[in-house]
Amino acid sequence: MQSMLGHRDIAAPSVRRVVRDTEYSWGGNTMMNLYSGTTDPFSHRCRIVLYEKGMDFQVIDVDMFNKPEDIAVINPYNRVPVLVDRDLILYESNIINEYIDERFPHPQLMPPDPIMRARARQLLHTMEQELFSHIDVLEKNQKTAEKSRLHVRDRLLELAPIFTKQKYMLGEEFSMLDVAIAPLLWRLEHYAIDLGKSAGPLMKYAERIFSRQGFIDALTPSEKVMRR
Ligand SMILES: N[C@@H](CCC(=O)N[C@@H](CS)C(=O)NCC(=O)O)C(=O)O
Repeated sequence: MQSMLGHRDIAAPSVRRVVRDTEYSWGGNTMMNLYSGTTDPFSHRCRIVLYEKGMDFQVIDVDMFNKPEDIAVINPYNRVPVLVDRDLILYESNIINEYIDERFPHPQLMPPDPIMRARARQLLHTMEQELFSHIDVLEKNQKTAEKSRLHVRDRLLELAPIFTKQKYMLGEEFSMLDVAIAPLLWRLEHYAIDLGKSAGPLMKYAERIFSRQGFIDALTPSEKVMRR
């Protein structure tokens, strides 16, 4: 199948740093800084894009169980992820990811064509509504968690047959859609979502994403132990 996403050119990174015992310095340097929850699926998305791009950046680990008050200073919604790039402060994982994708175009993760790009954005929106709107309930294992598990399971099973025909969500090339769904696929066991045998093609697709170097590098130690 013809590539929709164009040429990919993976440059070797020179600087990548993860700040763990955090000394927070808001935008104090010229590198992109991502304030990222060590177990947060939304932050996970942004880490994947940063590592796929292979440029210089700094990931600042935020402990979700002991969140510093300063996050509220840079994000009025007091959530991670937050990206600080000199004077620019961004929140919302998909907005951050589109910015990184435009700032560092190789490999391009959003389709180059405006119609395909609009479709991709529409699909990203649907993914938020149908899948990621349940993350909070699943993370906190709230009373309605079982209902959320079943809803997410059913939506994912609807997707499964696509992957008998294509490698990735938009066709043959890895894209922003794959980035967006990957943290959920990684956490299925962690959230006690059992897809059963009919999810074979979907799980093969998931393994294809999990074996990418960018995906592996983006995992935090806490995420590595989420899957056996
Ligand atoms: N729609 C947002 C969701 C971000 C979000 O919900 N982050 C959660 C972590 S899962 C958070 O920081 N919650 C605040 C808290 O737990 O104190 C995005 O895509 O970035």
